[in-house]
Parts: sequence; C-alpha cells; structure tokens
Amino acid sequence: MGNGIDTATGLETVRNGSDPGTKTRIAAYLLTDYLEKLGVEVIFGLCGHTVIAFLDALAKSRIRFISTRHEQVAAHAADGYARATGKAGVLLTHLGPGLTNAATGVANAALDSIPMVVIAGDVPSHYFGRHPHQEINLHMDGDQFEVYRPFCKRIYRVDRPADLPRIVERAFHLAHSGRPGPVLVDVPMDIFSADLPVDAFQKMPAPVARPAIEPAAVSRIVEALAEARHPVIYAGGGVLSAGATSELAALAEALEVPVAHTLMGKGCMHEDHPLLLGMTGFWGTPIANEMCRTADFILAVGTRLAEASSSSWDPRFTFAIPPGRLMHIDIDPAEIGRNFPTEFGVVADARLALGSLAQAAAGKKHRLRGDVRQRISLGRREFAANWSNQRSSDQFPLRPERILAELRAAVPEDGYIVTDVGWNKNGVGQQFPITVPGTFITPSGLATMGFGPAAVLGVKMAQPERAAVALIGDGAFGSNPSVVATAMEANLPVVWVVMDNSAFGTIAGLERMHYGSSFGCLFERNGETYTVDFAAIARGFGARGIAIKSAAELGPALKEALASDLPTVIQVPMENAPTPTPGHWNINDIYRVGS
Ligand SMILES: Cc1ncc(C[n+]2csc(CCOP(=O)(O)OP(=O)(O)O)c2C)c(N)n1
Repeated sequence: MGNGIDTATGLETVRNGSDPGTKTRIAAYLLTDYLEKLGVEVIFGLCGHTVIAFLDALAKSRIRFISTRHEQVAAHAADGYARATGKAGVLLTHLGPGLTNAATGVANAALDSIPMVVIAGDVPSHYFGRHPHQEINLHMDGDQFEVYRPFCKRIYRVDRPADLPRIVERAFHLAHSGRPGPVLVDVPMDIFSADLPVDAFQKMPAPVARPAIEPAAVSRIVEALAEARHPVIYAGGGVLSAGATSELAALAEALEVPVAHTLMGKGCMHEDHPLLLGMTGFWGTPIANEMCRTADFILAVGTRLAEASSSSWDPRFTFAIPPGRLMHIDIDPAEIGRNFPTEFGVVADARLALGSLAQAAAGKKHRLRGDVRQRISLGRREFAANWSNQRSSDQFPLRPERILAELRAAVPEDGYIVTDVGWNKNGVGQQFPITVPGTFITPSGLATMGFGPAAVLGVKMAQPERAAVALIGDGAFGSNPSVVATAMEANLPVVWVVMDNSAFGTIAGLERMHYGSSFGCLFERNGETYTVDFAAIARGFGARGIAIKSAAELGPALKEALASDLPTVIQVPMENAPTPTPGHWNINDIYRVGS
C-alpha cells in the first residue's frame, strides 16, 4: 500500500514500516545473491511448489541448477561435487516426498563426513498444525524437518524471514567446520517470498583455523612410534579430506612405519609405496590385516575404526587391542575411544597433526624395522597372484578382475573412479591401484546402493577436464537409470561401466555361502535369468550405449567413451564371482539354517 517499487532496480521502499525508507527485496533473490557471494556455483535438486520462488531467483542468478529426476540422485550428485571440490555441495528439495527421497543421499554424505547444505521447501508457515498438502505429518505438527535429525549436524527451520540470513550463514559455517557434514535449512515457502531489507545478508562465515596438535602430544606419539617394535599407521578418509597425504608419507618414511588404510582412506599413499599395506577388514588384504593384528602400536588418523574395516572388531582378524596399543587422532572427539581401549587421543586436523609429527620425526632414531619392506612386498605380491591370471582372462561373461585391469589401463591416473556398493567397491578397495589422492570416490559409512551412478555427475560437474567413470553393478544402475537423462541435460560426458551379473550379486553370494541359495537376490523372470539391456536404455535417453560382447571389446569401448562428449553406458556381462574376503564380518556368525 504505502510501498513504492523502483522500476529500475526492482527494489521496494517500505514507507509505512517502523523504518521508513528501508529498501527491501524478496528473500529468494537476496538468498541467491548471498549464495553467489559464498562461492556457490551449482545447486543440485528437483522442483516442487514449495521452491518455485527460489527457482525463479536461481534462474536470474549466476548459479547453475542441475535438475535431476529423483532427489536421491541430486543428493548423491551434490555429495560427489563436494568430494571433488572440497566445497559444500548444495541440494534443493521440495518438502515431504522430496525431502524423504533425498534423505538417503544426505545420510550417505553425513556418514562419510561430506560438507553439504540442504535447502528444503516447507509448507506455508501459516498452515503449521493444519496438516497441509504433502507435509510429512500425522503425529506431529509442522515438524517435517525432524526426519533429518539423526544424521544432520544441525536441522534449522526458518520461522521468521529475518532468521534466514543468520541460518544460511550458520549452515555453511557448520557444514565445513570441525567434522564436515550436512546441515538442513528448512524454509516454509512463504519465507522465500517475504520481504527482507536489501542488506539483510551481511555476515559471511568466519575463516576458522583448524585445531593443531600440542607439542607434548607430538613428542608422546613420535616416541611411541619410534620405540614400538611393530608399529602401524592406520589412515582413514580424514587423511584425504584434510589433504594430509604428503605429511602421512613423510611421517611413515621418517620412522619406517607401514601404513594400512580404511576404504575411505584408499589413495592416502601412492600405490607403489614400499610401506603401503593396503586396505584392512572383511574385503581388505591379508598383509594389512596381519600387520595391524600383530602390531604392538597403532596410530589411527582420521578414521572411525568402523566395523567393515575392523573385521567387526574381532581380535582374531584385524585389530587386537589390547595387547596392541592405540593412539588416535581425529577431528571429532566422539570417535575417540568408541570401539577400542585408547591409550591417548588427540582432537586435531589430520594435516596439521601429521605435519607436526613428521617434522618431529625427521632424523629421529627409531627401532630397526628389519625386513618389514620385504614382508610387505611379498604379502602384497602373494595376494595379487590369486587374481593375476584373471586380469588377462578372455572369459565371457568377463571376470571382474579383467574389468578392473581394462579400466586402470584406460583411465588416466588423475581420472576419477566412482564406485557404488558391490563387487565394484570391494574389488576396487582391495585390488585397484590408486596413485592420485582423492580420485577414488565411494560410499563407505552408509554404503548406499545408487550412490555411484549419481555421484559421478557431481564429480564431472566439479572437474570437467578430468575423466569421471562410475564403476557400478547392474543392481545399482537399475535402481535409478534416470541419471543418464540428467547427464544429457547438463552436458556431463560421464561413463558408467555396468558390471552386469543379473543379480544383487554381493548379497546373492552371502546368501549362497550360508544357505545354499540366492532367493530374492537374483534377477529372474519365469525362473530364467532376466537381463536388462542398459545400453539400449542409454540410447533411449539420447546417450551412447555399448553392449560388450567379448573381453577384447572393453578396452577400446572405454577409450572411445572417455573421448566422447556424450555420456556413455558400457554394459559388461560379468561372472558373479565373490570378492575375496581375507577379514571377517560378524554377520557370518549370526546366520543359522532352519526349516
Ligand atoms: C539402498 C541399498 N539397498 C540395499 C543394500 C544392500 N546391498 C549391498 S550390496 C547389494 C547388491 C548390489 O548389487 P549390484 O549393484 O548389482 O552389485 P553386485 O553386488 O552385483 O556387484 C545390496 C542390495 C544397500 N547397500 N543399499
């Protein structure tokens, strides 16, 4: 009424408020301006009536919007983008079904400590309590954002327009600080359309120094490593996300300490490093499990010492603590002492901590390690000999090891290998050489089937000049092939290599091992194997689709796909052979056969 619009700027002057003359603007436009200032280049998401005002603002901004056909795809793509840039991935979802569809992807990011900001539309705030259209409700009013509570670092609902700037600033601050992770900003749709003073978004997230390690703790850890007879450094994903790989190598070399790693820690040391043991756990390597189990001292860095890589914490397989001693450096105090008795914990950034330790260790005397390098080399060679024949096998359907060999030969060392769950994740973790840190991207904590086909989109978006290949099972690809449409629309020439065994093969293998059948895990129609023509589906999306008909075709197909500017699906028939399991998983003690 008493307001005037300046037609040149689109700004509104409030003439009847308490502060006459204040220029205002619709919150959604101010929000996209602020996101630009924060350096947000891309938002992944899917529309709904609650976020249209924000989409209009995005259309008028410099930020790219990647529209997916399923919110889980958007969440994994935002996650992949974050992993390949180190910046928070930003996800936009509608309320209700949009928010719940995205939940799996957001939880997956949370369990792998990936920074993410989720902006979700919500019902109009004036309808709280009336259970309006598409709200998740029934037993609680105006409360849909609570479904993200168990896995987000913070869940914010914006209750007043004036709170929006502060909450968005807090969200980006928290997503990155300490242990990174997702933060939810839940925005009732009327708040996107509310007026805010044009200068409402002032505050930027503060630059934050990462926590370092104090000198006394450095001496204590370096002394323990130097004095130990059989020490091991155990590196998790925190080493990679902190960018601490050269510090890790410097420390290991100074005191001649072997390095084992988790799934997320793969790539922490160059594949050919003589002190590299490999991955631990159920799908780990015998030498890594053995040296960890018999270590008298372990320095764990940036890891949860989680079940899968610790052989269900069973002392017979991966870690025997005690009698082994454990010191643990992690950014998150909650992780220290959770699963093993811990002699000493340090809450610190992995790069700062390893850098200080490496500096203190340089030139320091340590116990002689005897033939440790030879033992590592022999252990690695002996295990690899189990599948060296398979790497060149011409068998059709292909051996999985042949697929890995062709992939390694075709993808440049700085290209990204994005996996899903299944043979792809376990086999790559165990057998695939990674030489450039950060080029192996995998879902670890939540181990979500469906991650790989979608995360590769965000990876390619982040690093368009580098190769990005998703190595995935047919179960995973079949769960959401709409990723191909998104790659086409967004012009992302990614490559999906579908390891096709017409089954949820990993679970089929576990069931067969214990129960002698694979009921419920095979793809069948009328009792016959049912195979989907994914290459044809890809062509249906307008992308390239290649069906491999012999082992010799895979290498050339990969090269062609990597050179193409169209997305490509390569469907590779594969024997359903289980990944070797040198470690243990307690589920195998639980299954019982009855009638
Ligand atoms: C969303 C989700 N559902 C179920 C599982 C359990 N799961 C783990 S591996 C696997 C099989 C994956 O099949 P596929 O993608 O074909 O790969 P393969 O095991 O055959 O190599 C399943 C269903 C999971 N990890 N995630």
